[in-house]
Amino acid sequence: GAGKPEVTVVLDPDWAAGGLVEDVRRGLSRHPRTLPPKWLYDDRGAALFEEITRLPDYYPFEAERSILVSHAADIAQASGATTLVELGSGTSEKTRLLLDAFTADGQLTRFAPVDVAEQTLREAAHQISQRYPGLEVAAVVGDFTLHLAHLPRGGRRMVAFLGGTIGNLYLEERRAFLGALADLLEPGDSVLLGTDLVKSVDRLLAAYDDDEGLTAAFIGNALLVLNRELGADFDPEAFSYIPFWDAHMERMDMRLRSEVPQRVTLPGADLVLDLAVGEEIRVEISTKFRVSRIAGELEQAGLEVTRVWTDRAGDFALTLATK
Ligand code: AVJ
Repeated sequence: GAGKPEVTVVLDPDWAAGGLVEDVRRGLSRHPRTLPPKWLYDDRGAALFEEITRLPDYYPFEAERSILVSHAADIAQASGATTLVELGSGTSEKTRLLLDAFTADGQLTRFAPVDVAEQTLREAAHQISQRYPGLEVAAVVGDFTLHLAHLPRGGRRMVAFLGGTIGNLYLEERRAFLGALADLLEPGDSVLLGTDLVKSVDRLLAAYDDDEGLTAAFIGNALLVLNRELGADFDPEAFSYIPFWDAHMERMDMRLRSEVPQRVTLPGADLVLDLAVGEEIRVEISTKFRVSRIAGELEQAGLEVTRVWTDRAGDFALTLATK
């Protein structure tokens, strides 16, 4: 307690050591060429995403916040948790709504935010320690797809995974992730999962193709990350941003299209890429869910859905599932 967070670093200090080379070699040599979205979140990417959340057309941010404003107290009560773990916590901005509710009657003793962005995490952990003086803050600098084993043990835990980030994972990755998470929970522990819901194509396209070009810059940042981390020579100007709704998979699919025939070299991955005009690289997917599908995937992982909250418009859901 006493206003001093504990920070455990389990991430390799070399950011790209977490598998970037393997991801790039595997993803860029298959069709459609694919880059995993987790590499979008360097400091610039995180800053661009934060700007996106302030766009009026990017509805998920406010939709999730409104659910937390209305239901944080119910969530605290329904989970009965004494430890709150947050995966991909970032600045933990919206989490403060949960922390207020969980600390209101002294229920919560510990908060454990987990994120790859060390500086952001340290600052957030420090601020939270100051604001909730009785709370033990145990931050973990780690990748939630790799380091679940480092989550704190003991007490009754609720693991929050907010923002709709799970929608970035492919079905098999979601299955592996939810299965690993469920395996590590004890009976009585729970998961609070934020998911964006299926809605009209117009609204989805507006949310993922803004006029200011912020989303295009965020997706294009993937190329700058590869230039920096792998010494690649991508020319971002030679690509255009192509978002579309994949109705079959019920997901947004965000790609970069090569506007000229070009050869790109990626020395750090020992890779040479010849791209034809019109050839595309998929950089991110953002899956949209139906409540029944979320429940099915959680139950398949061995968790029991106990509550589902949505915003008034039905745009976004928070699902509580218990081990
Ligand atoms: C941070 C993964 C929830 O999928 O909506 C926003 C990322 N990509 N605009 C999302 C994103 C383009 C965002 N998540």
